[in-house]
Amino acid sequence: MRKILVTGALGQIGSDLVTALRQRYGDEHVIASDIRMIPSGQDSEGPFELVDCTSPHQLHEVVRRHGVDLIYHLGALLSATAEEKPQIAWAVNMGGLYNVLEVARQYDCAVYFPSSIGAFGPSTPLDQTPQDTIQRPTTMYGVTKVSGELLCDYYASRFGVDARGLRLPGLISHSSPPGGGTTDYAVDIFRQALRYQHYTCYLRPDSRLDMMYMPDAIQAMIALMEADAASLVHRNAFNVSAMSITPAELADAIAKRIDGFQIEYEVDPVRQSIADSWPNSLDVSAARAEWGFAPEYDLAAMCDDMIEKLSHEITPASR
Ligand code: AKB
Repeated sequence: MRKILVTGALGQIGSDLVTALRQRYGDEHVIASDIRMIPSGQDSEGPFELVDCTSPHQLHEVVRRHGVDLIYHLGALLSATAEEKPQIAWAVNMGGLYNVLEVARQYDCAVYFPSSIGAFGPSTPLDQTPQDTIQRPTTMYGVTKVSGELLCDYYASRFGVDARGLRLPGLISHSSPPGGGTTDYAVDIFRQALRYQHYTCYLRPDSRLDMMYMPDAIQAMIALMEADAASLVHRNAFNVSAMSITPAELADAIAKRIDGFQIEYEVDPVRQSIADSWPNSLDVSAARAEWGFAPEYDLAAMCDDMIEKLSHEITPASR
């Protein structure tokens, strides 16, 4: 049975991934870790460790002590925060990944690395962006994602580290909020719609981007790491997406489900220019062919489930 370490486990992806991995492999086989402690009042079902990925010593210690053989490395800054703090983004995103790959090399661990649609740039073909194409991102986040893809490939070919990964689109989740991303609007909009029947969006109505519902993303991360290595031609940085949508299209879908919902737009130039530099839609055929990527949720199914789940915790504000 695998022994799995998840870094950045308290983040948007980490909290759902740890739950899914524990259901699959058992609580004691999944070590959640983060740079901060679990908030008081919240319990961990299995082991939790305080780990700063920029500290090689802390990573070595946890991997050795628990006999880890697979690391899902999620600790990183997202695009908008990375653009605000580019020096810290380089140190955390690249320094953290380098330390994880080094410890993986020494302790023979497999590694999952989340790349992103941010690994593409304005000179990349915008529609049905191919798996193998031009990658000249213009953001620090994108620079760390392309460099991360290359570093994973290097560790795989030079040292035999089984480093795999996905180029994730914006992820939509009801269980934990994102923080510091360009695609965060697609989560915030649901919470604001249920509470206030109103949302002010920081992207233009026509900003088309790839998105995926969190259950599909979690399923994809686990399926990729369980896939037979012999069937993987690319192994790393697979394009994945389940829908290509604009804020206006998402707002229409929500308005059909929440009476009186209205959206307005106050564009944030920084996040808009990041979004403008990313593709409209990805070609996911390599992921489908090589390890059976098959997301279940389209826009309608995702909206139905988000609203159903969030309506248990969010009640409309009294007017
Ligand atoms: C972000 O907006 O930074 C992330 C991403 C698409 O990588 N959600």
